[in-house]
Amino acid sequence: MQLQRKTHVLVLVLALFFVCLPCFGQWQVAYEANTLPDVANPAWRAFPIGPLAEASVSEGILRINDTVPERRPAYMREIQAIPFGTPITLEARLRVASEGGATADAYPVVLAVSTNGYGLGRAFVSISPTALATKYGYDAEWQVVPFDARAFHVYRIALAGNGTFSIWADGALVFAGAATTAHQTGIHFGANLSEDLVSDSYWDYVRYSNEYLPVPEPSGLLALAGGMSGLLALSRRRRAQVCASPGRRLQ
Ligand SMILES: [Ca+2]
Repeated sequence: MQLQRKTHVLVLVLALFFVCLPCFGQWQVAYEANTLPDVANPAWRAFPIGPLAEASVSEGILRINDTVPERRPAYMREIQAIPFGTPITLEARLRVASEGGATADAYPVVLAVSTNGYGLGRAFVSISPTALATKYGYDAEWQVVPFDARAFHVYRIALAGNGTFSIWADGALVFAGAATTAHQTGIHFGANLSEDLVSDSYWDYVRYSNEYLPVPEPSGLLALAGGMSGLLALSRRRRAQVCASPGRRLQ
């Protein structure tokens, strides 16, 4: 009886371990919007430098209410710090409630990764309330997908070491192709720095990893076939259900 109880405890501890491990291990940096990004640990650099009048935090949601076309409030990390050819995955849960000042092909909010230099090392998704957009390679043309971004969605950008990237919205593939020309920043979220627009956006979290983490992740069957590494992948998938669905009140 005593042995059975110990076995139950051991199984419970192991189960908790596998469910919770990826909560700590998958992302190198996880901003959870419990404070402003520039005072979070680790801290993000505000752009323009200094506290952003446009930013506020309430109940675990960061709001960036950009009301001045000429200002482009955003947050950055890893500025010029990601070597060219480095894989990186960036994920955020957000919604874009409104935009203004838009001309054709203008997207006020962006989520972006850029490796060092001016090669093809940038992957980004630009977001308006009704569309997602990106660019491939040296192509100046926007790739645009109609999308209701006014509701909260999870966006993931995975940039591979070979300079190709994929972008998913709620686990569905939206874009895949060659990375475009890199800019000076590393990880960047908030206002689109090349557009004089206004917008009102709400951010639940922003996380990134120096691994290439595509979705969907391995199925349960594949995980069983894959032994321990598969189990870790499965627990990571469970983590997405356990940890990435905070069930917070929508703004
Ligand atoms: Ca602006």
